[in-house]
Amino acid sequence: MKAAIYLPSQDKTQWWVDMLQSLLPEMQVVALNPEDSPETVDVAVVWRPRSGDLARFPNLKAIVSIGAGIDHVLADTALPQGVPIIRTVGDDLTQRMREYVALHVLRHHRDMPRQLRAQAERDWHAIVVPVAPNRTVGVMGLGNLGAASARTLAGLGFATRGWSKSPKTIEGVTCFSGAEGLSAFLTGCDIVVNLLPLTDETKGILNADLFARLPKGACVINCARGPHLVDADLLAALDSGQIKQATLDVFHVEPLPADHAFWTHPAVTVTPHVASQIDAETGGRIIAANLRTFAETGTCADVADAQRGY
Ligand code: NDP
Ligand code: OXD
Repeated sequence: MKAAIYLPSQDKTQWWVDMLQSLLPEMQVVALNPEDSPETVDVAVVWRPRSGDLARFPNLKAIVSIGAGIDHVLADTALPQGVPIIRTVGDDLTQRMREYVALHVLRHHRDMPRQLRAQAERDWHAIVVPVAPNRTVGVMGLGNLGAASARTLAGLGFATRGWSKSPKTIEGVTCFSGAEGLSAFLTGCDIVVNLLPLTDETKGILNADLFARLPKGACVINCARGPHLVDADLLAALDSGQIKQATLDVFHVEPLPADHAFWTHPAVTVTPHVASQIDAETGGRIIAANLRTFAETGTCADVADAQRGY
């Protein structure tokens, strides 16, 4: 089997090629080059492929997303149809997301931004916050990452809610589902964490209407995809005080353009898409195991459902 890798950042490609080749000596791993005997490539391993690139490989048996989300693959307007898309998920990646979510929820819960402002003014200002059971945190999306993050928050003592498409039961988490469950989920949520996949249904879901259904002064954490958020609606909600603080890891355009208002907004924390970053070592191990299973059986557990979009 021949696997070809494409990453937008060219300088990392060879690193990934070497890593995967060392883990898969029985396969041939190369940098994706549409000019180079396209009919010999069996699998494309990609992050944000350019539209049209994948269509040039007539014998593709699988596309591997170097990431949990497959939206960046489905965005290819010329995507070959019917080719299985394998996503990259695993314990280390889930652990990283749990850490990120816990860090930023606790930061908002204990009002660290205000505490740091007080420190800058040498102000010995003791901020009184409720205990975690009196703080309601809602996680949107209860898949691999959302369910693990909700369990982590429940373990910290937060009154934890979750929202998904189909009904779920998670110990310690009050679960809501479907469009009809969204209002009840949002009402009373002090902190909302977005871990939904980006689909036609979820695009723009973090908007003025959703913010208005939260209690005044709620906090928002978006660690899923930039287009979930209507940037202008968040800026307006921050200015009006409806939303007190936001932590944003993902953006419409990445890297976030230097002139974007989020960079300097006093109530926004920007992180550079690192909530659960895939490095070549962790990602390589997961992808190699998936490719080996796929080569042996023609499928693997992490094949996504391209029709539903995640
Ligand atoms: P999964 O596919 O495992 O789970 C998705 C969850 O979202 C499911 O619970 C699903 O419900 C729910 N969902 C989907 N559509 C809707 C909808 N219309 N209404 C309500 N709920 C919905 O995803 P993961 O947990 O693996 O990842 C989530 C996203 O996180 C990824 O798609 C990616 O965009 C982002 N991500 C970000 C990273 C970062 O570093 N910032 C790293 C990794 C991922 P149901 O269970 O009923 O199907
Ligand atoms: C992912 C990501 O989808 O890193 O895994 O965003």
